[in-house]
Amino acid sequence: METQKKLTAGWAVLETLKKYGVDTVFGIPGTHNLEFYRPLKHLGIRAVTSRHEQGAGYGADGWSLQTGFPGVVITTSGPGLLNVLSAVATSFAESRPMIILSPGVAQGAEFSDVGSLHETKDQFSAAQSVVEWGRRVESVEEAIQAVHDAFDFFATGRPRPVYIEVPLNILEAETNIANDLMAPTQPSELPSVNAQTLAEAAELLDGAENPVILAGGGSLSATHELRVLAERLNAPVITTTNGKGALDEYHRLSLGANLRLPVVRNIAKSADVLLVIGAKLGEADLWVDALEAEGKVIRIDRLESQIHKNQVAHLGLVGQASDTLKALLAEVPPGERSLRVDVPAVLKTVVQESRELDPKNTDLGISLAEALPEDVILTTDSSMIAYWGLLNMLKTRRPNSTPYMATYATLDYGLPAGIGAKIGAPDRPVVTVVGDGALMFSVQELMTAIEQDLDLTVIVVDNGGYAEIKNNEIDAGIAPISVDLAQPEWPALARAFGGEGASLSEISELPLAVKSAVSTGGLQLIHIPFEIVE
Ligand SMILES: Cc1ncc(C[n+]2csc(CCOP(=O)(O)OP(=O)(O)O)c2C)c(N)n1
Ligand SMILES: [Mg+2]
Repeated sequence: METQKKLTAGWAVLETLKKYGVDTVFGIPGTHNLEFYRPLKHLGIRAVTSRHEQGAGYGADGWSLQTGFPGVVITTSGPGLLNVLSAVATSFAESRPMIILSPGVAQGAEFSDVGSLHETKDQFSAAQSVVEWGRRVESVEEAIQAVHDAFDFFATGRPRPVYIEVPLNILEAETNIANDLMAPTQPSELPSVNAQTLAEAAELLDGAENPVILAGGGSLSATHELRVLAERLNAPVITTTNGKGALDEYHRLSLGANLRLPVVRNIAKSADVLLVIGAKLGEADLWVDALEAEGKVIRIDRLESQIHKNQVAHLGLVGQASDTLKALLAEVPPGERSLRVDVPAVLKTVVQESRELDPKNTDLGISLAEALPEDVILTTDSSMIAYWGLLNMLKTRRPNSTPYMATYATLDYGLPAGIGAKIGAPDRPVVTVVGDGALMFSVQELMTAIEQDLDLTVIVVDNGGYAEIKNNEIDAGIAPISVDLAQPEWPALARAFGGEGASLSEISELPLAVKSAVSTGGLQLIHIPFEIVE
């Protein structure tokens, strides 16, 4: 006999998520979303309360990158939902899975404009505008189905956020639900790779003189196959920032996540055969408008629509990266192939080019990279120390070790993503390195780190404000305005939240300060006044 129970839609959605393995959710409770919160303890789901919904969104992303599950965010209607939308847009731009759960106005009360609590002209359309799909469900069954559809979409499409809105009357009403309805479903089958195209791709790669592999975020589920193919072809591997660590960056074939620097971009551009795996090759990945590859380009992507995105491909292999690479490996024979790129020399030029762009942030990036523990998860922000320092200078052995958002390039990401990362990967050291401007966007999340009892080291690079924008203004002939910013007493601020803080007076103090912060644990803030960077 089929077992049934009486559940609210809020309960049914969370129970279904738990059955898929989601054991942590991020959000802020409110009058309208209580029925999403009611089941959490009973279901054994950890609720992480951020101090602003944006922090919940970035926290969910940081957690998702470590666990492989979609980040789940619970907001209340109106302001709660609207507050998270920049984080949702970030996940959309970076192709990362996320589920946003929000109550909506009760059925029949849509667009009533009567001054009800959290009334918003059209919150559904607002959310809909930044997600892959949004659904305002009309029954408990539809709410459960939306969760199943979300998981199917994450497994088969380009992972991006989805929005599930449950009207208040459905969220709160109890309905008889069959247990089976909430059981995880198998993802739909993806079409297998076209055999003819595959054979042509294998032949091209086999005959290449100077093959190069460019790996994006879509390659991260295929790191083993990527390494075996790179070694078989003796092909250097370049990644985007989202693909960073797809190949161990200490590997002899790794050119790191340095696609943005001319020396590396030119290697991709001039390859006679360039294999691009799961990368959109956008301006934010390249720092130029287009790659304009000169050789033959083979692209692997789950979606046909991505195959020629920003760069026409000679051959497009539509399918899962791991299956497609396995199939290629079966057709590219082993053999002696010489490596045409002097990887160590290129990596030296990377440092030179980075120094030409920004010597101080490059050198600080090198010092920080040396000081950080080898298996660190480093979360960063849209601060110069990230994109002109650490992302190029730090080497990582594993993917998803440098959560970042190259395309959306928002401020606020680093600290909450660090909190989510630590919750998702409690055994790895997590360090957040952000600018003073970035940290002020999310400073309240220091309290979340304390509350969640996390070991988290936060390093703030204080150059007195929005230095990148100040440079932009000067370059544009504008006398600096709104960019030189007052600073708090950073170590005291960390102490006020219940953490520990220290300010460096000489850069030589950096290695020990980082080491002891990480080994002491708890919330540790290290303030680096930029004037001490030589
Ligand atoms: C949400 C958001 N608002 C504004 C910007 C524009 N912006 C880009 S970088 C930047 C300055 C960031 O300051 P900080 O983190 O101190 O880094 P710095 O440039 O000083 O190294 C600003 C305001 C942005 N990227 N995101
Ligand atoms: Mg700054």
